[in-house]
Formats: sequence, C-alpha cells, structure tokens
Amino acid sequence: MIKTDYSAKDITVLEGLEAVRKRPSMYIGSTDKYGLHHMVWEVLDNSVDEHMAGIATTIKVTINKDNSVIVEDDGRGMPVDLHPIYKRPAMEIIVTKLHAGGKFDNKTYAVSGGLHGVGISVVAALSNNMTVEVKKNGKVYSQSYKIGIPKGDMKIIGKTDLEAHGTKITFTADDSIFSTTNFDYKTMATRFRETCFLNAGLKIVLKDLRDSAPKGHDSGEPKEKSSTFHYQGGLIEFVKWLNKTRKPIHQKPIYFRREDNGVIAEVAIQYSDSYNENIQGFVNTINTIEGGTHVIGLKSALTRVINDYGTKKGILKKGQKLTGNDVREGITAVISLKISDPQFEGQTKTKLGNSEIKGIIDSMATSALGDFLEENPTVAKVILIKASAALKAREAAKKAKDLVRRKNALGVGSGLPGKLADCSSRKKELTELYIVEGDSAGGTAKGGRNREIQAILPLRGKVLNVEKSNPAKALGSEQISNLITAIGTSVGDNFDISKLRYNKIIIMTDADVDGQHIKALLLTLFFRYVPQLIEEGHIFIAVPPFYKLKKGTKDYYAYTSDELKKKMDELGGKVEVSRFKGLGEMNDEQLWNTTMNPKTRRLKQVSIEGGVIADETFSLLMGDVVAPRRAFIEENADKAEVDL
Ligand code: 0RA
Repeated sequence: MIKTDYSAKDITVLEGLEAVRKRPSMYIGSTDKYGLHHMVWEVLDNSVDEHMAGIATTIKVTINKDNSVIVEDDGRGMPVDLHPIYKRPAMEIIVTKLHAGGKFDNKTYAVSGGLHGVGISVVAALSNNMTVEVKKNGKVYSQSYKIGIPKGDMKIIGKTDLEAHGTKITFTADDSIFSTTNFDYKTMATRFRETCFLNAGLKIVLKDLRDSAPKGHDSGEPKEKSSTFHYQGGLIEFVKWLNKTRKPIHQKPIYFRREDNGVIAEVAIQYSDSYNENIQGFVNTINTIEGGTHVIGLKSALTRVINDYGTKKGILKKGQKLTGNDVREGITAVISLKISDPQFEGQTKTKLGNSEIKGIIDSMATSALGDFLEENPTVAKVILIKASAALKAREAAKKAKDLVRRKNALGVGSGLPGKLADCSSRKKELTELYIVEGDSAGGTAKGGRNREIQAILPLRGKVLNVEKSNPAKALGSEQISNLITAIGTSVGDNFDISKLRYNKIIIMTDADVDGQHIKALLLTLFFRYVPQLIEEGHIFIAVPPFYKLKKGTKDYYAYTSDELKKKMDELGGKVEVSRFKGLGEMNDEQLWNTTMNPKTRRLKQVSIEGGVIADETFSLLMGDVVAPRRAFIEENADKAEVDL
C-alpha cells in the first residue's frame, strides 16, 4: 500500500519546490499579471497535449468567484498507478516533483509548450491550493496540495462511467507570490482563441463565474460570461479571422501542410487590399513575435515563387523584379511549426534560432506555393497585380525622393522641418520631442517649454491614416515626412536607432474626440513604421489635467475626480472648479506646470504586447471595416489608458 513516511527521495522533491518559490520568475517568467496567466497556460498545455495525442476533444476553463481556476479535459487522465521507483501514485510525482513534466510514457507526440514548459509542478508550488481529479477505470481519483506539498494521500472519491476519462485541475494562485491574482477574461479568451486556431478541432470553453457587474450597479443576478472557441478549419480560419477588419482580395486562403525532416509546417496566407504585412509565426504553439528562421524561409520562398510565376506568365515585364516588400504588401499569413528541439532567442525568447529550419521551410514553401499558384490562377493573378502596383508605387516614390535629395543638395539648411522648434541640447538621453496638435497649442508649448531639452513639432490638421495609404503616399505626405525627419531614425529597412534625435517622443493632444483621433493616427504610424520606438519605450502620451481649481488668486489642478475631491477637501472654503477642455485654454506657464515640467507632469508610456493582438488593435482602429471598430471603441470607451 501507499507509504506515508517521507524518504530521502521526497526530500529532494521538497528542495526542488523550494527553489521555485524562492525564484518564481525563473520558472514562470514574472510574478505580475503575465506570470499569473502563465500558470493557466502551463496547466492548459497538458490538456492541449492530450488533444494532440488524439484523445481530448474539449477543455473547459472556469474562473471561479474566488479567482481559483479550473482546467478540465477529456484526455487520458493523469496516470494514477504506483510509480515504480518512488512507490507513490504517479499523479503525486507529476504534481510534486520539479521537471517530472516529461511524461512517463516517453511521449513524442506532445510539442505544445508554454513559455518555459515547466509543467504542472511549478504551478502547484506557486498555488495555495491545487486539487487534481482524474477519471479513469470507472473511478474518480483526487489529491490536494498546498504550495506543492500533498495535503494527504491520493484517494478514490467516487465512481464514474467506465468509459469516462480526463483530468480536472483546480488551483488558487498564491497571493503572497503574485502581485495580482485577478485573472483577466480577455487575456484568457485571446489566448484560447489562438490555441484553438492552432489546433484544428479542439474546443475550449471559457467561463467566468465572478460577478462581472460593475460595483454599485445592482443588476440582481451575477452575470456569467462565457466563450466557446472551436475551429474545424484551423489556420485557414485563423487568417480569415485576422483579416476580419480588412478587405481580402481573394476569398480562398493559400494553404499548405507539409512534413519533412521531422518538421511539420502549416501555412495559410490571404492578401487584403491593405498595405501592411502581418506574418504571425508559431513554433510548438508559441507565438514567435520576434520572427526567426521559419519566417525568413517562408519570405524567401514567397518572393522567389511570385517573381518566377509573374515572369513565366508574362505578368512581369523583362527585367522587372518584385522585392520582398512588394510581394508582402497586404499579406496576412500564419506559419505554424511543430519541431522537436526549438531554440528560442532574442530579447523575449520569441525568435526561432534553429538555422536548419530556414532551408527546410524555404524548399517546402517553394514547392507548395508553386503548386498552389498553378492550380489557382485567379488568385495568383490578383496577388501579382497587387505586388506590381506596390512595385510601381515604390519606383514613383524613389523618383520623388531623389528629386528632394537633389533639391536639398543644392539648397542650404539642416534638412529639418521648418515647423520644428528644436531644443538646444544635443545630449540625446535628456531630450524630448513634443508633438503638439495645432499651431496655437504649438505656440503655447514653445513659450512654456524648457528649450534646452524640449523640442516642439506642431501638427497642422490631420495626420494621414497609414492603415489606408500605401507606403509611398504615407512617407510622401508632408506631415509624416516632417515627423520622421524630426525623429531622425528613418523607417523600414533603413531604420537606425542610433540616429534617434530625442529620447522621449511625447504626443500632446486635446482630451476631446479630435485629440483621440490624432493620437490614434500617430500611434498607428509609429506602430507600422517605427515599431522599435514603441518596443524600446520611447513613445509617450502627455496627460493634461482634467480639472482646474481656483481659490483666491491661486490655481490648482487635478487629473482625476478622486484627486479633485481630495484637493477640494484640502483647500476647504470657496473653490471654483472648471474643466480643462483643451490645451488652448492654458497659457504658457500653465501648460508647463501641468503637462510639460518633467518634475510634476504625468506621462503614459505606450506599450504593445506584440503579436496578433497588436496588429488587430491597429487594423481595427484605423482600417476599413467599420462594425468591429465600433465594438472596439465601445468596449474600450471607459478605459483612460492608451497602453495598446
Ligand atoms: C502523464 C502521462 C500521461 C498523461 C498525463 C501525464 C496527463 C497530464 C495532464 C495534466 C492535465 N491533463 C492531463 N492529461 C494527461 C499519459 C497517460 C497514459 O498514457 O495513460
């Protein structure tokens, strides 16, 4: 029978789990909201593996009222038999032993994996409680753990159908480890949708049992939120979904799945009439936001195949050659790889490094894409027409640029836009560029600024929506070219961070609808043309105060209604309160005090999570299709944050 005294082996186990609790970030990435959600991804991955093995069909994830989470699958069920060496139930070993994640059956099928692939034991170690229930052999087995230590032996707690099988894991994240234990429905829904796109046929049902009605708003019954994700079409449905905010130029996505040298590659591509390139890579279901050899291989094949086809069919004239950017204008693509030993590199470990993959994918894609174009001449033709248009626009833009360059060579001056009121210091780490809406606010900002470190670039009128303009037109527009010149880095392949002229680039607009729109246009421009500036934290939003308080002859400011209340209590007596409507209402000194003085102002740093969500956000915000945009704006209307 099961022994209850602890042997030497068990002590090693405890030491393993202590290491996890001592340095949780090493195992789960962080102890903030990202780390918290990684706990769910880790547990889910085991259930997804059961789907990949051809057993599980459905995974149910429930967020309970107390923020505990249930992940339940209909897979084989965690093994419950005695472990031959440890002489304990296998379930207990899997949950309590670090890196026992390697399943006992030496599985080769399972290639899903969270960021760290650390397994269930890490989640158990970082949970106040974990309960595992397994259905198999007509019985229900269960064991509970506290910070990874069994609360008691595994027990049989009931009977079930002889056919029933599966695992149900309930865990409560340890609030002494995590800075938050509040799960975010949208983060989870987004991840599960992606998981289901990448695993055709898998169904994930997400339920939120927390009372989601806003506080103080008594709606009677608690609202139950639920979403079901299930895509028979897998990647094909994924690209269509990514294009839901765009207008596709062919209905049927290009699709292929090939297996070669132990690499399983699946690719789906659909072009839209937009000008963006959106290629999402996944390796063993991990979104490779930083790209890597798989994406390089695909791009290389795409450029070659489309050129060859165009030349062969006489669509391209002799000597005409499409560049990679030409053939990728308007592309939405997903490449999903299953490989046995992925090497992840880069800052966020989301770049595939395996060098052999480039050639493997290139040759697979060359043959598969070639076949597709031959078999689908209508689709092939619209893609070639689109790429040829990009080529023409590029050549026209180059001519225009050469002309400007010649003019500049003849003329004098710094080449900086005339509208720019530059700062005097060239110590880059200290300097800031304020992009200001309108000449009048620009004037105030010029008056109020610290001219040593703060430069002002006033914008006249609207910025072009780059989501709806081709690169030649976008970069040719005066407004955008001024902005890019002032920033200094150039764009695209010419981007050079060492040429950045200011450490902080600060968008300062009114808090009204027009201001929001300009802000969105600028952020779209930055995201599409100089995303590195966002990634490296150079882009900020200035936050002007919302309220002005006047007592006697003195002015005070408040940024939120809470602050307003506090300030009024503090001041006491007769206080005049007004709402700041626009930057134009302030004089130089007020603007400096409230919004520009580095010691007292508020800035929001713009950040993006990257990958699928970032592209969706911007194409939704600024793209062609109106209905989903309305949903987005309504859903986010109450969020003051611009952190996209
Ligand atoms: C080890 C071996 C086997 C399955 C599992 C673990 C397993 C773990 C989890 C965690 C959540 N759901 C899960 N489902 C399965 C294979 C067992 C066998 O071959 O019978």
